[in-house]
Amino acid sequence: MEPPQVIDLEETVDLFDESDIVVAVMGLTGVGKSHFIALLGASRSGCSEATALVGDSLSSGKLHNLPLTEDLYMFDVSLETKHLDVFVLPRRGRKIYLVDTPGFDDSNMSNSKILRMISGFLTRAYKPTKNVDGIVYLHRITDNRVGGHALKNIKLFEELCGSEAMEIVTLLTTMWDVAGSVPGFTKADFERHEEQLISQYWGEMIQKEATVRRSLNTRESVLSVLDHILDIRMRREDEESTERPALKIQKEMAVPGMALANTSAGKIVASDFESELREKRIKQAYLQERLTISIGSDEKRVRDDLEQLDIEITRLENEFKLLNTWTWGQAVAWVGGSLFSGLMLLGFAAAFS
Ligand SMILES: Nc1nc2c(ncn2[C@@H]2O[C@H](COP(=O)(O)OP(=O)(O)OP(=O)(O)O)[C@@H](O)[C@H]2O)c(=O)[nH]1
Ligand SMILES: [Mg+2]
Repeated sequence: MEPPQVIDLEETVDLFDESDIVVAVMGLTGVGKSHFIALLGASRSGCSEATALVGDSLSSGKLHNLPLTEDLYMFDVSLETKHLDVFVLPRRGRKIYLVDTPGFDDSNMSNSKILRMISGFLTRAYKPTKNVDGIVYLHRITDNRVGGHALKNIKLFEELCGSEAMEIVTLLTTMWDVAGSVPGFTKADFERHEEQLISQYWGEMIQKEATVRRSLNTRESVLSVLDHILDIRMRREDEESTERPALKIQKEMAVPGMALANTSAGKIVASDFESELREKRIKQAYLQERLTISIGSDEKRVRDDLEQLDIEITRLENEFKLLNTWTWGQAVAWVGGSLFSGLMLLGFAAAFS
């Protein structure tokens, strides 16, 4: 096999041909996105050392020993932070591109950065006859309680996709293989959790035709996810329909002047920012007050805390500003590549630095 190239995201999206299938893989951090892509066939035997960058999971997992029938190789997408990875898997005579996205986590700062990254990619992938064909959203079945953070992430995902695109969404639960082998986890517990996800948390997405699948940590179980996406795509082609459903964020970002912070998904991230900023400013005011009555070592401690807080507030403010100024225009500058100046592109890269 040809050694994989290192290319940038702009070129990567240009690589997608109209006949290619593009699948984005999303979910909270640590749910198994990179592992899922690796299970599909990534292997050091299929690519050079330099390109085996499928995340930490690869070095700790048992994936290297998987029997491979198809080649999957990977492009390292060189946005400055290198957070989006694109893989390609030939299947049923087509090329399936898998986009590994960074997982949202607890920090508002990185959620904003990740949303800019994902929306940038989706904006770029959105063309009249080309678009994302499938989105796989992963959830660990072992997380038997859907906490506030996970719940917010589900909402964010729903708002990113919108109800019209749910047909292309697969909700994939991972870690089913640990039932019985890890104390405290029985299959019955998992099944109860799955039922709860289906009836309660994923209910609306499923009503709008999202599909639910399980990863048994086997290649077969995850290949069925891709086959389902391929089936939908081929059915559409049989019907001679070239249109792909647009995701809500793609349509929203296409509205002239719309800032990412004002999109449905962006509003969720922005409102978290606002509350975090509010809390930090209250604490800042309190510490400033305390400084006026502090002496000696106490004064030094308060000063240090204030200094740290000022840094955090400035970082949050800058990130919040970026969310509010991130528009289609900026993304298109990134998209348009050759049509726009390199300066704009540098600006885009800087936005992720
Ligand atoms: N047993 C088992 N382990 C899994 C499964 N899915 C993921 N893992 C393990 O869970 C850990 C995290 O998986 P990753 O694929 O790195 O998670 P991720 O979603 O890519 O995480 P981020 O890149 O941080 O967003 C790794 O050690 C994987 O090997 C699964 O279905 N079964
Ligand atoms: Mg990963």
